[in-house]
Amino acid sequence: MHVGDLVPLTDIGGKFWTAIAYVSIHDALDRGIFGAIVSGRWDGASGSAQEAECTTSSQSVNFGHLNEIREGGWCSVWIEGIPKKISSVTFTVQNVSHSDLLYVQGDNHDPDGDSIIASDGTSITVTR
Ligand SMILES: [Ca+2]
Repeated sequence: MHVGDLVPLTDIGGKFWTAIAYVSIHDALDRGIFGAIVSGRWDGASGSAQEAECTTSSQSVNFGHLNEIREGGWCSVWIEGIPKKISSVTFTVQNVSHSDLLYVQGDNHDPDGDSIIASDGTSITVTR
């Protein structure tokens, strides 16, 4: 089991913005896996790093900005209240756990160009 894709999103309003990272978890055959618990941390916002966790779902995700619906095995983490003067933050996957599968970090990948800064499948920079 490994990260198969990371997709950055932002929500901007007022003085602050929210960074969102969608995480896709794959099995060894690159099929989407639901029920995987992704844990990681956000760095680069004001203050110390923030932990974040989510559980992948069987539902597909409609990425409107990419004009694309992607099959299940996704979850999302976010960090709110980032001051506008900070232009980017980074989410790093630290662990993935599942009742039946082991996390193999070395298999992480991110095949597409849906972020400004390329991701290696382990961390992604979200730019305002
Ligand atoms: Ca990606």
